[in-house]
Amino acid sequence: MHTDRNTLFEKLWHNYQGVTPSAAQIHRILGAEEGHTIINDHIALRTFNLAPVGLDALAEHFLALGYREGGEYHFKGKKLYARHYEHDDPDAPRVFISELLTEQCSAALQQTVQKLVAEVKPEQVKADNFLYSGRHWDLDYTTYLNLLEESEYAAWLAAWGYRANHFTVSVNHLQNYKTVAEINQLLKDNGFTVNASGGEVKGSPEDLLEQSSTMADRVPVQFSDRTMAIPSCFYEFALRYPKPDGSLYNGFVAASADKIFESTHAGM
Ligand code: OOG
Ligand code: NI
Repeated sequence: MHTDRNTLFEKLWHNYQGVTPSAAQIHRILGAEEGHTIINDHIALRTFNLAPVGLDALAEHFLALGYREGGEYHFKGKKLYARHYEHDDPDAPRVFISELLTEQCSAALQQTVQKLVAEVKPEQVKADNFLYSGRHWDLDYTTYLNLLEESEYAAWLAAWGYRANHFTVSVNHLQNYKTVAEINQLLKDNGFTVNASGGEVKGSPEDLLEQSSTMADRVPVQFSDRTMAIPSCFYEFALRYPKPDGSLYNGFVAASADKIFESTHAGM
């Protein structure tokens, strides 16, 4: 059971850092400064709310590893619903899974997305490698741009498919950095762009969670008709505060998450 979980997160990390060179660099910088393993606070996954790839189908992989359902979150403007999953093992990263509420989108978007999802077989979703299996459908660049006009989330997911959208460093586990602001300074000193949407530090001690993130790297994607560089994945940093009972807050903060989603928006 334990080995399975570590293997899953290792494979997710390997796949993620392959398209997120900045995360690999920052991880190296932090690891060298800290001199110990970097602990992940959480990872995040994205999907469409259509069978066979809905949020629950992704969550199955984590429930099978002993995770349980945590809080749920609503993002009205972005037409997203999300849930988090947590584990008794304090070293197990939390998992944040969101899904696009496609029925709230335009008929054109629904038609496009239904065609993409129709390419995915239920057996593939159940397979051990699904969560880092990437795209299961053909996508041309014009279709990507059309999705992008209506929903950046839909366009990102159509282009990248199934993979960790980000990993998140647990600032609580760092020794040389005590605040998210200090991490942001390190990022900027090393030439990385911090997501400034809603402020560079999202959340407050009162929210029991402070977060920041890089802006996603831009890396080439092979569309069916051409190769274009588009935003891939980003790296996040989270500092959790204790609840009145002394245990660390395990949830997420919808107002902050709403801005973190924007880390995959095109910078220019
Ligand atoms: C998830 C954004 C929310 C957080 O930590 O609040 C999030 C995403 O971009 O898919 O990860
Ligand atoms: Ni996150």
